[in-house]
Parts: sequence; C-alpha cells; structure tokens
Amino acid sequence: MTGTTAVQDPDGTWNKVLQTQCPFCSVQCKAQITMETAPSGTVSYTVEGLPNAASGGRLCVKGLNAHQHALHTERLLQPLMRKEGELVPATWEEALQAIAERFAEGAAAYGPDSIGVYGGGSLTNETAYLLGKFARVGIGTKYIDYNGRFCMSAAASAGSKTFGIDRGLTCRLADIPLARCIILAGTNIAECQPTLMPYFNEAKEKGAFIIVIDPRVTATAKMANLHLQIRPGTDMMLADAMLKVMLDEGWIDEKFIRERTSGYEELRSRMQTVDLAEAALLCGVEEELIRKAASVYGQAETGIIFTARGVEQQTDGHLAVRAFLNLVLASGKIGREGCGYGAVTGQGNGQGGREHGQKADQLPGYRSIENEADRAYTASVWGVAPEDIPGKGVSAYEMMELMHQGQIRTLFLMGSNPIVSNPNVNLVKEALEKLDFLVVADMLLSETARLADIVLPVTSYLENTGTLTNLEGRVLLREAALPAPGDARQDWSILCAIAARIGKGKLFSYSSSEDIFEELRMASKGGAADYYGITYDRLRKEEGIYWPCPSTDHPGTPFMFSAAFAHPDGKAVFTSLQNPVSKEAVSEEYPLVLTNGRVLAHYLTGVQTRRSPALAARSEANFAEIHPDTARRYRIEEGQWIEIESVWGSFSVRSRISGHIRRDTIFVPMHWGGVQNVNLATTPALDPFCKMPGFKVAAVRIKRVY
Ligand SMILES: Nc1nc2c(c(=O)[nH]1)N[C@H]1C(S)=C(S)[C@@H](COP(=O)(O)OP(=O)(O)OC[C@H]3O[C@@H](n4cnc5c(=O)[nH]c(N)nc54)[C@H](O)[C@@H]3O)O[C@H]1N2
Ligand SMILES: Nc1nc2c(c(=O)[nH]1)N[C@H]1C(S)=C(S)[C@@H](COP(=O)(O)OP(=O)(O)OC[C@H]3O[C@@H](n4cnc5c(=O)[nH]c(N)nc54)[C@H](O)[C@@H]3O)O[C@H]1N2
Ligand code: SF4
Ligand SMILES: [Mo]
Repeated sequence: MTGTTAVQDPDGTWNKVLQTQCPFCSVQCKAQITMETAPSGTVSYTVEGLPNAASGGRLCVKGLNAHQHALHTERLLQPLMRKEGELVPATWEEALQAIAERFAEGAAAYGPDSIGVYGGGSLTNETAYLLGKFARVGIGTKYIDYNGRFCMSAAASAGSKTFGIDRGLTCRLADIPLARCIILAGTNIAECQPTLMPYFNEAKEKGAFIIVIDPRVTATAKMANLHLQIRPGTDMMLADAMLKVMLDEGWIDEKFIRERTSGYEELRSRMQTVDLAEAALLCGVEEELIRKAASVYGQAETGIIFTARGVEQQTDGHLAVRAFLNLVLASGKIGREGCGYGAVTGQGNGQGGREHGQKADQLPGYRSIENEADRAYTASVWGVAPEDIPGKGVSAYEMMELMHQGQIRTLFLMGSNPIVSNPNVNLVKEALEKLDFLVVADMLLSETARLADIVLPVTSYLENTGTLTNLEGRVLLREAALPAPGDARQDWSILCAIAARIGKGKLFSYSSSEDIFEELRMASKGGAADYYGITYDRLRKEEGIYWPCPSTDHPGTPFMFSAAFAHPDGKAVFTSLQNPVSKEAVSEEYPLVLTNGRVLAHYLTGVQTRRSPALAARSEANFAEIHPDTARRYRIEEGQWIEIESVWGSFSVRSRISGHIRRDTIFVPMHWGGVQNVNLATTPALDPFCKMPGFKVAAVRIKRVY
C-alpha cells in the first residue's frame, strides 16, 4: 500500500498494513507495521523489517518500537500559545497571525537578522531545503544553522577539503566484507547503527582484522582484534603516530600518492616532528599496539576506516578526521573494491540535511553562499535577485551566543531540542529565556518547546511524505502511512503558511512535498550534491538512488573516486596543518575526563524514545560509567548519586561501576535533560575549522551526593 495513506475502516476500527521507514538513525531501515483492532477496540501493532539494501530487512529495538512515540497520548494535536505565562491551546489562525505579526515587528525594530532559524537532521530533504529558502528569502535573515553542526560538521568539512565532496561513505556497505582491515575510530556501531553489524561480522568471518579506537570497551570494541583504549581527545595524535610508523616502514602506496594526491611532501616533513613514544604516552595507548595497528592497516591489501563522533566532536575534530584520511591516502586505500572511508552519519537525514541549505554558509546542492556563481544560480531557481540572498551566518552554538547577547531576539526552531543538545547548557538556557519570541515546531513538548511562546504541532514519520538520504548517500522516499492526527501539519506546509502571511507566498506556493522536491532537483543541479536525476517515480521503482545523480538516465553513484577525486585537478589533498586551539586539560582541581555518547535504546535528547514504554523500560535514567578503581578513590558505590562538575557547570546522575572504561575517564549518555543533562558540564570551545563543539572532552571533578 505504498503511496497511499491508511484511513480508518468505516466501523471506526483500524486493520491496516503500513509501510514506512524508521525515523531514527542514518541506516533508515524500512519497516512494516500491521495494525489490528481486537473486539475490545484495542489496536495492536506488529512491527517487522522490510527487505532493503542497507539493513537487509533487519530492525533494531528502536525501529521495532518507534511507533510508540508517534502514537503516544502526549502527541501535540493543536497549536499552543503562551497566555498569562501558560501554554494553552490555540487555533492555527491565531498562531500563524501572531507569528506573522511578531516577525514583522521584530524585523521592523531590529532588522531581519534579529530573527534566527534553527533546523535539524531529522527533517526531510524537502523541509530542510525549504527551511533554508524560508530563512534567506522568506524572512531575509542570514542566521540559519542546524543541529547537524554538532553531528556532521567535522567529518563533512574534512571530506570536502580532502576529496572535494562530502558524502559519508565513499564506498558501498557491500565493500565492508571485502576489507581485510577495518578501523572503527570513535564509532559505536553496535549500539548506534546496530543493523549494520552483520557487514562487520561477515568481514570478520572472512578474516578481516578489526581495530577499534575507543576509551571504553563498547559492544563494538568486543568484536575487535585490537582495541586501542585511547585517552579521550587524542585521536589526531594516534593517527599521526600510525602514519609515522607506516612512513618509516614503507607501508605506503607511492604510485597512488604520486598520481592521485597533493600535499604529501609537507606532510612528510611534519611527520619528522612526531615522536612515537611521546604520542603513545599522551594517547594512553602502548607504543607496541600503535605499531601493530599501523602494521596491519598499512600492509593490508584492502581496508576501510570509519570515524564517528568520538573522533569528530572535538575542538580538533576537523583535523583529527583529516589525520585518518592521511592514512587512507598514504596507503592508497580508496577508490577500489573493499577500500574507502566512512564518516558514520548520525541522524535519519543527517546526510541530506547537510546538503541543501540549512547550514549557515550553504545553498542547496552543497553550493556556497559566498560564491558569486552559486548565489546567481540559486537566485535564478528561486526567482529572486542574487543580492536578495543574505550572506553567511554563524554556527548553531554561536547563534546561542548571539541570542545571549541580544542580537538574535526571535527564534524559529524546527526539529531540534537545543536546550538539551547544545554544549554549555547554562548559557543556552539563559539565551533562550532572553528571546523576545520563540516558536518551536515539534510533535512532542520537548524541553525547549516548554519555553516557547508558540508551539506548532507537526506530523511524525508515520504521517508525512518526503525523501531522506541515508548514511550511504542513498536517497530514499518515505511515504505517509497514516493521516495527520488532530490539527498536526507537515513541516513544509507550516513554512508555506507563514511565508504567505509575511507577504512571500509567491515564493512558497507548493502543493506537495514532491512539488518541493522538483524545485530541489533544479536547485541542486550541477552542484556537488546533485539530485537532478532523482524523481519520486524513480525512487518508487528503484528503491533508492545514490547521489550524485546528474540526469534522469544516470544510475546514481554508489561507489566514489575510482578514477578521480572531486577537486578540479582530480586529486585528493593531504593535510599537514596543526590545530591552534588547545583542549581542556585535566588539572589537580578537575582531574578526570568526562566524555559522552549514546546507549542502544535511546535516541538523542530522548524526546521521542523516552515516550516509548518499551525503550524507556530498557534505560530508565541517566548514569555515569566509572572505573572501579576510580570509584573506590572517591568512595563511590554502585548506583549512588554523584555530582559531576566542570568549570562550566554540574549535573547529577547515578554511578555505574564498570571495568570497561579507562581509569581517567567517565562516560555519560546524552539522552536526558534537566539535572541529568551531561551538557551542563560540556565546554563551549569550538573547532576553528568547522565550529564543532568539543563535546567529547571536559575536565571534571566528581563527588558523591549524600
Ligand atoms: N542508539 C542510538 N543510536 C544513534 C543515536 C542515538 O542517540 N542513539 N544517534 C544517532 C546520531 S545523531 C549520531 S551522530 C550517531 C553517533 O554515533 P557514534 O559516534 O557511534 O556515538 P557516540 O556514542 O556519541 O560516540 C561513539 C563512541 O566514541 C567514544 N569516544 C568518546 N570520546 C572519544 C575520543 O576522544 N576518541 C575516540 N576514539 N572515541 C571516543 C565513546 O566511548 C563512544 O563509544 O548515532 C546515531 N545512532
Ligand atoms: N554531550 C553531547 N551532546 C550532543 C551530542 C553528543 O554526542 N554529546 N551529540 C550531538 C548530535 S550528534 C546531535 S545530532 C544533536 C541532536 O540533538 P537535537 O537537535 O536536540 O536532536 P533531537 O533530540 O533529535 O531533537 C529533535 C526534536 O525534534 C523533534 N522532531 C523529530 N522529528 C521531527 C520532524 O520531522 N519535524 C519536527 N518539526 N520535529 C521533529 C523531536 O520530537 C525532538 O523534540 O545532539 C548533539 N549533542
Ligand atoms: S534506529 Fe537505525 S538501525 Fe535501528 S531500526 Fe532505526 S534506522 Fe534501523
Ligand atoms: Mo548526530
């Protein structure tokens, strides 16, 4: 029944089979939900995976229970407006009118740049595209950015600089079992993309050597042949040390370096300054193990390196990824079967969400807002003058700083919960509270929505149609399976309705998400992320198409760089840069390193998964993973409340004592807000190249709470 929306049977019961796609991580597994109404009137839901190229029909526990939040009684069914301090139900008419008036007042008093727009990587390509257009030529503000800044910016910028294009996986998932050596650096695939595990298990069965780099013995590390239990924040040094060994031993591909890369000589001379023993000491990993990793990867015939947020959410995230890409290039392990690099994308549309204009400096199709030709092309598609498109804005966290300083006074937020997910939450909370006017579009009352002046109810994954691009770069169509509940509306239609009220209706007159996609195709045509050849009809028939896809008879591009890289000279670029920013260092006062991440059953700030009873039951509350020796030193017992404090702030969670973590490190999941929010203690320092916050390293002290 793909393509149609289920409706209730005439007798008021539901007996339907819905075809959909999991709303959570970047694998984007396809699923089928069977709804059956019992004689008592209770509707039951049975969820199964549907065959698809990425997950092969598998679903993880989140996918199996995703419908529970979408069908939750707390779903927002009508707009809410703040009256006398309380959020109370309102009509769309009232809400839209108030938004139009307040936007107009704000723009008249302080200029359009006093209005900020903040998006997310869960939004469909159509909505992400439209949100960028809405900010630039609907409102006329330069201030738009999105939560992918915290997720993809280090790897995306590293891929663009190195290869000339940013697509998460340069090869196919099917190349994983063909690799003889796999490096998983700061990625916990077993919990974060669980349905991909069979690819790695198959590789292992075929004799691949798997190296995991993580401060913890994660479920992913358990499958490793070699686990480098690194001190958080030192990945760049580790990759450099591996490269040093590879150069010294001659485990490099000189022909590949000569023909397909540039920048090698500078890198070679910088490598002379790398001291292996010193690097081993700083990384907290034995020198012998670094040599072993370099020897296996350097000498393997094929190999793939994956990085994710452990390496990337650092103040040197951009260069740390590039240090791993130096290894890929030096050994010539890219552009051929069983080889490549993968930045393991996070959110459902983490890949597509970073291509079509939600980023502060970006226009659709990965065009640049600072390039004259790109501006002129986008303007021609939008039917505006190039000078009507504002210049580049600032990154997500910097927008919070501008709110705090009173420069951004109104915020339109769609698809994010920044009061939990930004670093240095104490400042972010103050920033959001200082706003003159906050509008939040969400399906549930998130922690941030609770602060809003207006909350707009949106459709969930079960009820909206649009495309999402998974971690492979494969564009997938997810069609609405149920009608919108109550007065909830599609994200894109909300943007059109506001645009109409602020006098920009002509630029936003779409009747369906397909209509928007047709414009996106044109807007991306000829850009780095070229979707021109992709149509809804093709997506229905072909079950997904890899971009770039420049014409309707082009098959799409599953595998990249076999002949050339995307820079004008066709070469990939080594880096020999050093980061000017130093990391938060431990001291006598703050002696431990706090890092953070995810658990299997929850998704991001938990707004959705904490409302799913089956998922909430698996992980009820937040915790701090702490080594038994460290716990003993602070007289902390299992399950005890502890306070964790950095110079930025403190939070409280229960202890979970485990020998699976380094003695100098504490790990806390990011899925909880309020007093349990790890971001109360994370640093606002940003990577100078990509503005990624240094989430994964904070110097802290801990104490038991009596
Ligand atoms: N279950 C679940 N799955 C998810 C999500 C979720 O919230 N829950 N979110 C999705 C999203 S948006 C994203 S971005 C991805 C994230 O996917 P991942 O990046 O895999 O997830 P994290 O747990 O943040 O970090 C990965 C690992 O990095 C380690 N780490 C911490 N500091 C360092 C360090 O300095 N160096 C190294 N090498 N490792 C370090 C952590 O111990 C952790 O095991 O997952 C996606 N999938
Ligand atoms: N300390 C620490 N902080 C982190 C991270 C970390 O590893 N450590 N990871 C960072 C990363 S990688 C990410 S991706 C961010 C994510 O952090 P957030 O941007 O806060 O992401 P979510 O928790 O998914 O919040 C999404 C909100 O949008 C709503 N939503 C979901 N789908 C839709 C939709 O289609 N339309 C609309 N309008 N709303 C929708 C949800 O109900 C939810 O309230 O967190 C970052 N913060
Ligand atoms: S969370 Fe990811 S791996 Fe799990 S079912 Fe959803 S898309 Fe698949
Ligand atoms: Mo993410």
